[in-house]
Amino acid sequence: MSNSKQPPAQETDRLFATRRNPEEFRFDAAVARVFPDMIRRSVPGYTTIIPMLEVITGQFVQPGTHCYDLGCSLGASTLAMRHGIPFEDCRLIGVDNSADMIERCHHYIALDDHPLPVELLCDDINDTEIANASVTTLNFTLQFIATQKRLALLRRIARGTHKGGALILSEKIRFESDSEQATQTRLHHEFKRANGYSDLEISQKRSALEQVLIPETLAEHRERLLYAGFSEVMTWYQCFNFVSMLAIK
Ligand code: GEK
Repeated sequence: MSNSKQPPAQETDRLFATRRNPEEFRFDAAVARVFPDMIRRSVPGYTTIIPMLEVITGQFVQPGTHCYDLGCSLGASTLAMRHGIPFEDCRLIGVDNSADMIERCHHYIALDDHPLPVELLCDDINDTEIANASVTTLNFTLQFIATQKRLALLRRIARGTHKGGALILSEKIRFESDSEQATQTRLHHEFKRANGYSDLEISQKRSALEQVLIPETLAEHRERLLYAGFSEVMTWYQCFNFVSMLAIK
């Protein structure tokens, strides 16, 4: 590992700029290198959602509990949560199953000067133990979990969360109406174009994600969160086909 006080070199995302053979999207070293640029230019609302994770965490965190960031990538969501936790006796745990992400994440955590320690685990979130939790974040991660495994994961989070605790769930969604689906998708693609992505980049990335990022409707998310054991579910943010929900135990 290189000097942790040096920021990791960041690159502009050009991964899909030249014609390439169709293959599934993977969170590998090449993606980790461009990730901050990629997610900011690809996910409408990401730069608004991140600072709000601090605000929401601050409202639901309970002393002496655990906070989890599941699918933490380079730690943007983890660091926002960290700054929202005012209690020294809390534990903050970031989990990602991409070793390339976790390796770089350590550097970003080290550059931040907040005193609360951050524990990073390279693990499949389907296997991570969730216990004594007050706030858990799934910031654009559940969409990458096989649909048949999503309920079990949400159940484990709900079971491991204290009453009054919360899950923040951000997702790309799909719409029941074909016409709304088409309009919101067009608006998302226009957002990407406005951020400098070409038509080739947009269409190649779309094909690469097709089998790995499975969006569901807001109604499907709501019903499953309630069924999993949360007592209240609300949408606190939406920009085009990207939403963030708050599920309270
Ligand atoms: C942020 N939250 O910057 N177990 C663990 N990690 C997983 C799994 C799994 N089964 N599946 C996918 N991941 C971050 C952004 S990115 C969102 C989260 C995006 C991880 C994967 O390796 C990746 O780092 C992360 O989930 C999703 O706020 O790229 O759109």
